[in-house]
Amino acid sequence: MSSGSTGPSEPTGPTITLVLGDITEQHVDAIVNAANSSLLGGGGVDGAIHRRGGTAILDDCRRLRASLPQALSSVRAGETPIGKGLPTGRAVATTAGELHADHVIHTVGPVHSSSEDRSELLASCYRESLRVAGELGARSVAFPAVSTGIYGWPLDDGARIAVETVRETGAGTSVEEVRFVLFDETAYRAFEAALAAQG
Ligand code: AR6
Repeated sequence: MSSGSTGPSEPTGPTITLVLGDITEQHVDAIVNAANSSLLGGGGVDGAIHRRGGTAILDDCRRLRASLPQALSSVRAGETPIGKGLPTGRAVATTAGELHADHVIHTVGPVHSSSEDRSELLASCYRESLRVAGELGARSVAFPAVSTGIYGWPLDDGARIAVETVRETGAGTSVEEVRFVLFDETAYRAFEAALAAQG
C-alpha cells in the first residue's frame, strides 16, 4: 500500500497524517476501532481488528462489557442505555492483542440519519478516543473514518468532522500524532480535501 502525509496541523495540536492502507498494519501506540455498542465485534474495520488482533481483544471486550456501568460515569440524553453496551460517541480501551500497538480504543459511531443531525455524536467519537488515548499516555493514534462504512455517513462530511474535531482539541491532548488510515483512494481524497479546506 502506498502512503502519503500532509504537513503539521496547528503548532500546539497533534500532527495529522494521512495514510492509504489497512489500519491493522499500523505501528502506533493506539489503534481506534469503529465498533458497535455490543463491543463483541462485527464487519468492516471492527472485523479486521478482531481477526488480526486475536482473541485477547474479544476477551477484554467481554470483561469491559461486564464493568461498563462502573466504567462510564454518566449517560447523556439520546445515548444507548448502559445496559445495552457502550453508548454512541463514547470510547473505551482494551489490549491490542497481536496488533503492532499497545491499545485498541473502541468507539461507537452514530448511524447516519438524513432526518436528524448526529454530527455531535460523531465528533464525540474522535474527542473521547483522544481523551482515552491521553489517559493511556499514547502519543500516536491511528483512526479509521468512523461511521463512513456500514453506518452510512457521507465520506466528505465524515472527513470534515474528523479533521475539525482533532484540530479543535489543540493543545488539550498529549497525543502527538493522529494518523487517519484510509482504506481506499476515495476516502483518502476526502480527508486530503478536508485538511486543505481547514488550512
Ligand atoms: N483499515 C482501515 N479502514 C478500514 C478497514 C481497515 N482494515 N476496513 C474498513 N475500513 P466500517 P462504521 C474503512 O463499516 O461505518 C461494524 O460491523 C471503511 O472503508 O468499518 O463505523 C461494527 O461492528 C470505512 O471508510 O465502520 C459496526 O456494527 C471505515 O473504515 C459497524 O460496522 C468505517 O467503516 C460500524 O460501522
